Amino acid sequence: MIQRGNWDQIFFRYRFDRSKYAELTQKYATIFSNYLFSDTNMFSKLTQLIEHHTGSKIHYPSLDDKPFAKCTIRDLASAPLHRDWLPGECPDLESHKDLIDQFAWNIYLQLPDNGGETIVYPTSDRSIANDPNLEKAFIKPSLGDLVLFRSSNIHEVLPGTSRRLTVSGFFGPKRDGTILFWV
Ligand SMILES: O=C(O)CCC(=O)C(=O)O
Ligand SMILES: [Fe+2]
Repeated sequence: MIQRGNWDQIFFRYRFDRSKYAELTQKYATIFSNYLFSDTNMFSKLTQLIEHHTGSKIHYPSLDDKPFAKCTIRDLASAPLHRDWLPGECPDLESHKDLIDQFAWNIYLQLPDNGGETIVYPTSDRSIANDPNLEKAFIKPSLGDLVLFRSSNIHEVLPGTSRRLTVSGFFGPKRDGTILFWV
C-alpha cells in the first residue's frame, strides 16, 4: 500500500539534507524493485525508448558515491506553477553542472475522473505566465500513459476530484552527449 504523502523523495526537496535523500533512495529502490517493478519493466522500457530516439547513452549520476534515485512515486493532489531545473536550483551540484536542459517523465497509475490536468507553458519565464497569447499544452492523461515534457518550462497540475498517482522522474541531455536520469 502506498501511504498518502509519504513518497516523492525528489532531490530538490532534500537538497539541504543529502544524507536523508541517500537513505530514502536506498530504501525506496528496494521497495520499487520488490513490488513496483517485479511484474512490469516500465522503467527499462522507458530508458530503451529514450536511448533509441535520441541515439544517446543514459548515465545515472551519483552524489558522494551514492546514486541518485531513478524514479519516485508521486501522490500529487495538485501542483502550483513551477519549473524544475536542477542546475539553477543547486548550482554547486557537480554531477549536473553540464546539463543543457531538463525534462520530466510521468507514468499515470491512478487519475481523478475530473481535473488533474497538467498544463505546460511554452516558456520558462514566470513573469509572462498570464499572457493570453501563450499557447499552453493541456495534458489530460489516461491511465498507463507516459508523458514527457520540458520541465525547465513553467508547468502546473490542476486539482482533481480524487487521488492522482504517478511514477515519475527527470532526465536531461549533457554537453558531452549523454543523458542523465535522476529524481
Ligand atoms: O504529474 C504531472 O503530470 C506533472 C508533475 C510535475 O510537476 C513534474 O513531473 O515535474
Ligand atoms: Fe514539475
